[in-house]
Amino acid sequence: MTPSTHWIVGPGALGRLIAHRLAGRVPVRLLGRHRLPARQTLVTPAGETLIQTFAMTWLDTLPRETPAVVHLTTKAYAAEEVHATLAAQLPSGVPLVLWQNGFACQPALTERHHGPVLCASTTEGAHVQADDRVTHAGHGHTYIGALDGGHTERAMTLARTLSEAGLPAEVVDDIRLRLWRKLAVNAAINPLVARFTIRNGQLRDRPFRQMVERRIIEVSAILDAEGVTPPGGGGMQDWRRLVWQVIEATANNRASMLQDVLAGRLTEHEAILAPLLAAASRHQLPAPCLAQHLLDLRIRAEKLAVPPT
Ligand code: KPL
Repeated sequence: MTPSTHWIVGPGALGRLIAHRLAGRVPVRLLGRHRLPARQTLVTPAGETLIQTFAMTWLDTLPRETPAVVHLTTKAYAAEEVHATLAAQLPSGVPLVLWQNGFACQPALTERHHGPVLCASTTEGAHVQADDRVTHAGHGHTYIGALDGGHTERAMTLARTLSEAGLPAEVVDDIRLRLWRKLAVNAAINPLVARFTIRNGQLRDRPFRQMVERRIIEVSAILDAEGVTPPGGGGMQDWRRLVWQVIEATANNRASMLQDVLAGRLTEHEAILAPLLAAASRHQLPAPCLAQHLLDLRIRAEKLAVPPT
């Protein structure tokens, strides 16, 4: 029998959003490290509630079925470890879709996974309200592609399935560029809002406006040296336009990094800031603001790792 089940590994906000949307069209199984209720609610952007019951599995004992595709929707910092647990039990050849922010696990897992690997870069906005409840805060768009440019048909099938399920998706042949653009926006916004505990829209006010501008200067110089162009193809002005557009469009939101800080979780600083700073050092470019954020977030992460006495 041809495998048909979509495994969604990492049932956080994005994972559960994808599960709710795909269910009814394809068989779906949620897999995670923590026990969650099988009966799950999604609050849609229109305020409606959608209640569905999912097959739930814990990662240490995978079911015997072979999935049609594995969507890895963990936080970026957990992706490689969770993949290692999966890979030890999965037959080779199962397609993997990486939904992580930043640009850290994507090249490593594209290399390591025994099967086709697609990357997804999405602007769908979702947050967890409870163990059994996720809010789809705002509609977005998803780009799908392979880092090595292959697997186009597989990507097209997936993009069609997601689009028909209400998550508009498009196949691109430059997913690396799309991932770096999202990383650039995240680097200019997320560490600042997490540091000052503010909503994205407050970045438009003094003194934050100037702080955003300084980060855009650092990010655009690094990406320019890396050959990563903003939409519009120009230089710093186009990066400025992109970052301020996102700030306007998400003015009411608490960015993911701020949500992580407020919830006492690790942040995705290694996936977002570390690749930028590695590129800065390759090109001998100064990036003091970004470097300070990375240092502060690493110190915070170390403190989180030490259990309180
Ligand atoms: O993607 C985001 C996030 O919250 O991580 C936005 C809203 C664009 C802020 O960087």
